[in-house]
Amino acid sequence: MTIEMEYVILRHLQMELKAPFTTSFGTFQTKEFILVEAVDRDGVSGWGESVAFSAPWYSEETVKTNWHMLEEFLVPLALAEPINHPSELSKRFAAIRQNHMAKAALEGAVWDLYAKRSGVPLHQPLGGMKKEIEVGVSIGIQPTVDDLLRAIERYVAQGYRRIKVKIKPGWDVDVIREVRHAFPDVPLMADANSAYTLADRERLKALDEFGLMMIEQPLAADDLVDHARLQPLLETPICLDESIRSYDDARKALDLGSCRIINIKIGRVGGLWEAKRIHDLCAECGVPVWCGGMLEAGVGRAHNIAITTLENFTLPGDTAASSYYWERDIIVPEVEVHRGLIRVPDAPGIGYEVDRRQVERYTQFAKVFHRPPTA
Ligand code: OSB
Ligand code: MG
Repeated sequence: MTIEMEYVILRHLQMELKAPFTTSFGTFQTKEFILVEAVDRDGVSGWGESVAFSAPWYSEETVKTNWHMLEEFLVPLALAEPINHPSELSKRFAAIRQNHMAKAALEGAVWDLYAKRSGVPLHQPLGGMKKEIEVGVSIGIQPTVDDLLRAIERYVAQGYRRIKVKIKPGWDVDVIREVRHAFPDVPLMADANSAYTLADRERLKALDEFGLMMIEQPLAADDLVDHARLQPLLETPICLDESIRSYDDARKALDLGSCRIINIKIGRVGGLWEAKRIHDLCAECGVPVWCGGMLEAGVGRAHNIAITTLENFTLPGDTAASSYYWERDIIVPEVEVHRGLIRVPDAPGIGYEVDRRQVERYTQFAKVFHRPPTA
């Protein structure tokens, strides 16, 4: 089935989070992002969402660098000639180094279009079989430990399957001790977003006594070597997030022993196809994976749900309900979570309707790119 795109629309959206979200690298209150709509010659639309943030805190990409890469390089490449399968795009984009979130946003729109044209839900061509997926929540750094305990109580009561707590130096061992004391049995993990170095090994080792499922990205965002030194010192499995940007990074991390679990984010690794390749590699190596989050709106959430249906996504992901972050999401229905489970939609494509009225409401500016007459 050939995809013949007629035009691509890039929209710049801005949405307010319900509450500020704080990590070791900064606080989010407003989410700015690019929504990609790829429209074919019959007027069918596919949707993708860029997960790049306003500032280069998590990685070097930003909303503006993504817009630049999409406008100048990626959208023209995608429109230059018809596409036989969305996996071709990784090859077409290979001449452009990195910029994975920009690539993933456009590839995601083409995947949705491809699945809609094929009349199947997006998880099917990816090879996902699960009918429902397990999810947890990621809780940002709070003003006080009491605030954190109250938040955890609320999400445990809602049935979320695991609690992830953000940590940083000064908000770590003592906080986790109190959480463990209040919730002795809750599946718990901590995410440091690169806030430590090997010099903090004793501090990180002190977390071993709390039976965490894993500690996510303790060391530098671009590191595999120091993590490989740290992992044998800890009983707690290390999970890598920022450090895994490709299949080859995953292969090297597993070879070095830098981690025992991988957080897969579609945007960080450059798209659904690369995410699937990393999943398959980890499955072969007996390494569990889970789907991370980037405070996505509905379109990004829908893509996360589709990839999480693959069988080796055995640990609960960060794809919480739309209402966890948003007063009103841009999809209908919104993503709902019951007893920590999301029912995987089976309508064609991403399986949720994009609510154009809401998209309009949140859009600050947009630009349309037409295919060249020769394509
Ligand atoms: O490290 O997983 C992360 C949010 C922003 C940037 C990085 C991360 C996060 C989260 C929240 O932990 C994930 C989510 O709920 O979308
Ligand atoms: Mg993380």
